Amino acid sequence: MMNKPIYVTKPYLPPLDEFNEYLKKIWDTGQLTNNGHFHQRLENELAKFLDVPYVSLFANGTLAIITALQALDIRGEVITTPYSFVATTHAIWWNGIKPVFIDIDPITLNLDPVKIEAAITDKTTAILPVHVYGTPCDDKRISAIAKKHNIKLIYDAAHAFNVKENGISVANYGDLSILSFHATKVFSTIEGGAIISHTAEMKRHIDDLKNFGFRDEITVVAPGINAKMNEVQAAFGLVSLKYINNSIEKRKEIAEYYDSKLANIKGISILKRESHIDYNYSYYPIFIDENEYELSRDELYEKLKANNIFSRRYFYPLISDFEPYCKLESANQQNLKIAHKIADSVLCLPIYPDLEVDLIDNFINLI
Ligand code: T4K
Repeated sequence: MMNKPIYVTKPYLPPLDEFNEYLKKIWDTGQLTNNGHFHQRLENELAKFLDVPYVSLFANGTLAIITALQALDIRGEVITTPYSFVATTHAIWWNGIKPVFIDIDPITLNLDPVKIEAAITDKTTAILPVHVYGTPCDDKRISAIAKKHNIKLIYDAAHAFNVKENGISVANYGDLSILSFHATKVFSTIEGGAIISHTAEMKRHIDDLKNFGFRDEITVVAPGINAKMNEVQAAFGLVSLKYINNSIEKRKEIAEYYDSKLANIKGISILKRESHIDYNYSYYPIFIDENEYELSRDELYEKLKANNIFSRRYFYPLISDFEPYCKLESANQQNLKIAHKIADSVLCLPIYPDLEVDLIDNFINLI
């Protein structure tokens, strides 16, 4: 039994004295929000760090997805995954668009490209895949399908901060990509998010949309929303960004330690990793095969909990099983067999930069 509770994650907190220096500057200028100095600096520094063309910061990732759909004027139906955090589909629904769920690939756990084409109708205007746990989607195939059918492609890259495929950040993929900088994410601004876009015009449009549609003091160009990131959040991000490489390196050590200890336990499988991908180790999911392992997934979850270890069943239940989506035709269990199987077997173990190895040994012994 752990003396103190261990949660699935613990937010990275940058050095307080450094953060205080930034706060002093905010206090000096009185600029608290609305595209302030730190906001502009963070957009520039993130664009450089991620090697992406344009970054528009947001108050959170959900508002970023909602706004991305608005920015591309998406209507009708959007093809998406049921295996994600519920915000992915909520953003579609909040735009009055019908989500169409298709099944996932059993290895990557991302949208199965083979099934996308069959789900395209004359109402489909976009595909919204998720790089779940930071594993990149098969962008080559998905973007070819989007191009062929002349529909848009928006990636929910909330889990994929700084994930690279052949040295290229996956945030470059799609017409737009969305990041989340929530406290539980690899890179955080407490609450926050971003849209990555490819032209100055699109960035301008997105920036207008997140600020009520204002182009200047007296011109409103679109029915915008208030989705701006404030200066305190941006400052938190600027300080945290200095330490991000170290954070990811520590996560990698923890993930590899788990790999070495869990790979040979009968009835437990782990994510497959590939050498051409730089991962960010944002989550550490394991998959329990009830027929092979002594406990069911829920029994193991309860056992860890009884020992003060709070693993999480991300992503169970499937989004398609929640109201109001469960009534949609595409939410049919037969349509989503693999997603159901994965959702019923997954358990995400604690992973965060300062998680001590002796604690991990305790979880592993219990498992
Ligand atoms: N798309 C995807 C694929 C996403 O995963 C998410 C968010 C979004 C879109 C939307 O982005 P945002 O609008 O959130 O920027 C958490 C997060 O709130 C959510 O951001 C995240 N995905 C999701 C996967 O996980 P919960 O309800 O599980 O969080 P909670 O509060 O239970 O936190 C988990 C554990 O972390 C706690 O048990 C303790 C620890 N924790 C948490 C917080 C917030 C702390 O130690 N300190 C903290 O401040 O949703």
